[in-house]
Amino acid sequence: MAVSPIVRAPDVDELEEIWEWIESFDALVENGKPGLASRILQEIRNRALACGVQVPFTANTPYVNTIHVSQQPLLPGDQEIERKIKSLVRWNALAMVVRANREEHNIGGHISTYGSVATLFEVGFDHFFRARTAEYEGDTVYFQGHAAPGVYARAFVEGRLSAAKLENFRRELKKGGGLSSYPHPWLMPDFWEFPSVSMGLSPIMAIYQARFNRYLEDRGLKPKTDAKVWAFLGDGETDEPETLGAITLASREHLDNLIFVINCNLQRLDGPVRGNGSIVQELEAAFRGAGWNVIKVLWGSDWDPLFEKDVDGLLAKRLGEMVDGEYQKLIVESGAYIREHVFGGDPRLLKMVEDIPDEKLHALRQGGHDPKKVYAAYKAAVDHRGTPTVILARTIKGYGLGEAGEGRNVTHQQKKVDEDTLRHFGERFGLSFTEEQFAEVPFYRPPDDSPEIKYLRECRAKLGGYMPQRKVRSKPLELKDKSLFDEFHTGSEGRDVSTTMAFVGMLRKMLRDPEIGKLVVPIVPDEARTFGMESLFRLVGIYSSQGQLYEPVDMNTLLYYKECKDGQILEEGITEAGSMSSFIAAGSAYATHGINTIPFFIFYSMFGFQRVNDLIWAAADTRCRGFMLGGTAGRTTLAGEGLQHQDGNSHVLALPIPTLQAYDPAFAYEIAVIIEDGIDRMYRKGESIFYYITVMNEPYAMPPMPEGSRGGILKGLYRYKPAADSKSKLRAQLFGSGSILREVLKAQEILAEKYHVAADVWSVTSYKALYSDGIETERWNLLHPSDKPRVPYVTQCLADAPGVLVAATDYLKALPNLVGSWMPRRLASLGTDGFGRSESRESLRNFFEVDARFITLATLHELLREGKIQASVVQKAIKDLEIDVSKPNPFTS
Ligand SMILES: Cc1ncc(C[n+]2csc(CCOP(=O)(O)OP(=O)(O)O)c2C)c(N)n1
Ligand SMILES: [Mg+2]
Repeated sequence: MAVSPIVRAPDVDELEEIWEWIESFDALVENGKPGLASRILQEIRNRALACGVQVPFTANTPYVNTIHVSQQPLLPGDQEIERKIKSLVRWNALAMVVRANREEHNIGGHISTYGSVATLFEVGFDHFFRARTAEYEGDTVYFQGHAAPGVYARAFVEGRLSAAKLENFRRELKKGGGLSSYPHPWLMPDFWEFPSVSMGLSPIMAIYQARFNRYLEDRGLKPKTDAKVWAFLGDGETDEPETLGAITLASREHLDNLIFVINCNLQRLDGPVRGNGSIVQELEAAFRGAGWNVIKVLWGSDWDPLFEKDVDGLLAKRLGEMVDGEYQKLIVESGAYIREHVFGGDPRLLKMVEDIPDEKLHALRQGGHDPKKVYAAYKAAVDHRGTPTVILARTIKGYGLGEAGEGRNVTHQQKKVDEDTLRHFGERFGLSFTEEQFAEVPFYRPPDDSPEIKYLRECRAKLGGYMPQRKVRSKPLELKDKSLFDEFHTGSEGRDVSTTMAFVGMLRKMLRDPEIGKLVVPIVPDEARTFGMESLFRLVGIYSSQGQLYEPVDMNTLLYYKECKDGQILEEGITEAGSMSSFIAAGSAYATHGINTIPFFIFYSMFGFQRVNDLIWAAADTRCRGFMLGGTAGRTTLAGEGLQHQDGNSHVLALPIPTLQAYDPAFAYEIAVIIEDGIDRMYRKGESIFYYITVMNEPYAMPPMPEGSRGGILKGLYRYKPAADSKSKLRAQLFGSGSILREVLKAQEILAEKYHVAADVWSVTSYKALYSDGIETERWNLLHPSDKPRVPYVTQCLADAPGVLVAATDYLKALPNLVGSWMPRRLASLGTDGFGRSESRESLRNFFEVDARFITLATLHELLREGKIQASVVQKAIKDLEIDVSKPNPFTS
């Protein structure tokens, strides 16, 4: 039986029947059986589907507030005083941006965003956001980044920031310091906790933060609490893939400790977010579809009486018909326009507003500007259990700027306002300044004993203190057992192992360690088997808040896929962005939670920096600690994969991140030394740095650690294997890193045997470390012309090293070239610039001209340049080494 859905308008009989059904439904609700009413709807829907009746799908609810006025809790506190405080904050935020731009033309700053989000922040500050205290974990708040002026202005009114600091908004280098443009823990480490201004990063970081908080609880590392993670986002920001990309994780993990508040002012920078559609409805469908609790806060209390009259849903229907472009127009138009445009199409709608004069019609508030509606939404979100909540709050961009800015497309970048606008703003928010004061735009804070300040302080005292505030709470980690890594110093005794295998061995050792074992957080985006980490599944388990609800197919094998509630591995699935967000949560737990968790995030190296570098930058800003491991790294160590996988870039992309220590080790003992020292620097000495270590999957015998090499490994360079015949006339210094070091060692042999060139071989564990040391030394010399010049480490190492200099790397030639100017003589660099091919290691190394043959050739060529050998020797070498001079240029092919 296939029945087609109704497509025409129902006739009178049908209407009557529809009403009968609705009345029956109403009766159920009125008799106090809403649960049954809901169940019946569900059953009827199932029945319809079973009968083949098409039920139109919609993930949307009507364009009205989710919380009906009848279910709205009373807003506690003194509303009048809260309004005054909010007005003060609004004024100071405006003053801060306007004054900064008067002082320094074009210094920037945003007025309009905070204008729209003020009530959303202030209700949080007055009633919800709990600070971290010695007894309580506290809430984590990601503030909408470019609404920072409002957060500073509040801290000023609270008495936490001085007027001088506000005066120097965006002038951080002024005497006495200033304030950073946006939330940056790096710049204001006592204030901001999380950076949130690169759009889309704070939502994904917030999701994984909420998940990490649960992980810490489930693993017994912190007590269970009802602390929340709040993330305030712009509606335009939701277009970033990271914003919505992880929302299903939040519902799947039942993260009812997570609340998104989306400031739906319907505008982004250039214009409307969805001029021809509805961003609120679009987001509602996306979040409901993903299993979130969605609360729409669209209309302020002034609208309640209108909805009261809207018994047949005409008003709700009309409001749902308009697109955002039309809504934006209503803001800049008159009350008469609103009457005609919104209500004019139907006499019944016009009747609803006949008693409301035009000015009032224009002033009907949006839900996001009404503290009562916002409070109701926050309360419902905080009390909600089982899923995360998103609050979609309608606001006006540039609220309070009147004709100069409200709802205008240019409002986002407005930084200067004229005196009329200032006066309008002041009057609108009840601030009584004189004419001259308005012109001056002074910062204003009532005295400490004023009712406003007293009230504000009481509110915050009840909630545990001021926010935002960042504090390092962890104690230094003292490793008692100094021998943890010793076994990796002795080499593999001829056994072929890759550096990845060696690292996994160290990870296993650390996980078992009674001191640091529980603090280790392995993070992997679906590549554990690639890196040979499957043995860890069984050893420490994969974290799952659900435990394991099924019997894994490989249950009877030794290394089965074990998910458990207290599992330690964060197996994130295929999301490098999500994994990086977990890394940030774990790497900043020393401050957020006072717990020294040590994340080890291992990933397919090409999908790290290349893909999520902005999150890595955010990790640095967050003062993150921990280890990132680029697996299958290097352009030629990964056989067969081709240009999308083979990474010759990451060490170059790691350069700009100031706190990142980047290493390209060749041998197990190098990795052991780097990790051991890293743990000491980050977790005992408390340095806010983090590490990037590349590991490879090419197996070879790991040598024992040469005596005295520790310092050099850490500084980035040490002589690994001196030439056998140091008396030779022809001398060279060869530099290699990662698995290309072995090609260099082979070249050392060829050069000695066939060409009588005695070459020393150096392992360059970190070009970045050498570069950092070089620029630091040069800077010191520049500023201290009368002192004895300091010598860069790389120059010191090579002071007595004779001969030509040749470096080979599995990354771009730019990497060795970084340090060439500090070498005593010209440096010739071989590297892997270019796209590459799907090929074997051997062929790739020939293709990129970085194998032992090319290193030999480059060395001979340098000796030719120095006049130490004849061209014929080099020419013959090309032939003997079977080098094809007509081969394609790897850089351009
Ligand atoms: C990744 C990224 N791209 C661009 C910007 C520049 N930017 C700053 S604010 C903004 C518009 C924001 O619109 P919306 O998210 O709707 O916030 P609103 O100001 O409207 O509240 C843009 C494009 C940025 N900060 N981050
Ligand atoms: Mg917006």
